[in-house]
Formats: sequence, C-alpha cells, structure tokens
Amino acid sequence: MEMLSVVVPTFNEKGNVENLVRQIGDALNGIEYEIVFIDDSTDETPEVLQKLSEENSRVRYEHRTNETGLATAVIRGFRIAKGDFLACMDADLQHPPAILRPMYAALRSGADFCIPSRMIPGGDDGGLNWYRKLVSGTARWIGKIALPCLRKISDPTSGLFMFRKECIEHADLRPVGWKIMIEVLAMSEYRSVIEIPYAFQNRTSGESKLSSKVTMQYLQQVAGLIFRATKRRGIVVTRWTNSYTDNMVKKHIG
Ligand SMILES: Nc1nc2c(ncn2[C@@H]2O[C@H](COP(=O)(O)OP(=O)(O)O)[C@@H](O)[C@H]2O)c(=O)[nH]1
Ligand SMILES: [Mg+2]
Repeated sequence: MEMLSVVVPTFNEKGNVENLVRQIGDALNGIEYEIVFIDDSTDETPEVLQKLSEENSRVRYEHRTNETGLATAVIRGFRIAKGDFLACMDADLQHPPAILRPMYAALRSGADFCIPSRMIPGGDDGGLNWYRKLVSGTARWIGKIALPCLRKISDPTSGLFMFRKECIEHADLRPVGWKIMIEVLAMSEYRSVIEIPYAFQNRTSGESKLSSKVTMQYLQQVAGLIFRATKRRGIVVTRWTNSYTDNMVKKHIG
C-alpha cells in the first residue's frame, strides 16, 4: 500500500502539536501515513513530541540543536520521510489538517502535485490581516514575474503542498528563504498540478515567526531561482471545485 509522509516544521508549537496529530489522524483515517516533525524549538515542544511519538507509532520527530530554519527543516523532513507521497504542512493549524484527505485523492487521481489554494472559488484567506495580505500578495506577484513556473499556480507562497516523492529525486533543493514550495516547484520534475480550494485559519496558539528578515530571504531566493530553475514546458494545472473535490475523495479514497 502507498504511504504518505506529512512533514511538519515546528518552532515553539507546544500548544498545537497534540491537536495537529489528532486532526491529521482523523483526516487520514484508512490511509497509510506517518507524521515527521522537524523541530527547532526552544520551549517544551520536544517533550510533547516525545510523548506523542511514544503514544503513536505513526509519529516521528527530530529535534535539532545544530541547525535552525524553516526551509532546512522541511528539506530534512523530505529526506528522511519514508512515504511515496510527501506533504508539507504548518504545525499551527492555519492549514486545516482535513485538507490532507482531498490532497491525497488528487495524487491518487494521477497528479504529480496538489497545491491547496486560498485564491480560487471556494478558498478563503480570511485568517490573514490586511498587512499579511499585502505582504503575501506582493510576494506572489514578484514570484510570478520572476519565475514562469509559478505563473499558472494561484497560491504558490503558502507552505501547504503534497507531491510524489520521485518529483524531487534529482532536485537540487537549497534551503534558502522561507517559501520552500517555490523552491520545490522551480527545481523538481512534474507535469500535472491539481489545485483545490481551502480556507486559511487563524492561529490560536503560539506566535508567527514571520519577520522582515524572512521577506528579504524570499527576494534572495526568487533572485537565485531565476538562474537555477529547471526550464520546463507543458505543465497542466487543473482546478477542482469543492463539490468536485468531494466526489474525487469518494472515488479515489472512499
Ligand atoms: N523547524 C522549524 N520550524 C519553523 C521555523 N520557523 C517557523 N517554523 C514553523 O513553520 C511553520 C510556519 O511558521 P509561522 O510562524 O506560522 O509562519 P506564518 O504562518 O507565515 O506566520 C510553523 O509550523 C512554525 O512552527 C524554524 O526555524 N524551524
Ligand atoms: Mg502560521
């Protein structure tokens, strides 16, 4: 049976990880999966992860003391994941775990990538304040101008995506910046992408780590990718509506 690895980077998320594991379990009922936390926390998150991994054999974690950073964490998670399909999801429940089930259905239907979107009919970015909307909108606009591979993707700057592991087998992924998905989209091998609508949620525990340094790192990352990105043509992006997504979940997962 095919297996899904959900990679979750954590930095001081002790109030969220338990809920996250429970909700991922509900979402992936009947599906073979593991959750791989890559943790750089300075609070009690590692203790909570230790307890969760003892209680649930699907949960693994690595607590790093020699390295930090969101991008390095996600790439590390992809490298140690055992699944045929890999997903990346934030720990703070801003990405609703229930979306993992339709994402998995999208890959089972044959797509190489599934990218949930806040920007298509049925999606909602309501969890963001006006300042974050402005930063995120500008980041998307700059990314799309600089990198042709992002142009057809409506929401390339979130940290929520799922893909077939072989897409990154030969990819030179460099852990620069905050937006790991644009690195993966620019550097890996794929042909078909499915977008499904989702509603971005409010953070209810812990704090955002977004800073102006992170914004600068994004610009640096985009600039580097202009030269490094794999040249490719013929990527097909398909958008599912909410009701079509429900039908596809029934068809491909049951
Ligand atoms: N391992 C690791 N995870 C991080 C780091 N910085 C942020 N994260 C995690 O990355 C995810 C997104 O971070 P968040 O601060 O919520 O970003 P925002 O949603 O853009 O405000 C969360 O799960 C964080 O815990 C880091 O330096 N290392
Ligand atoms: Mg967040």
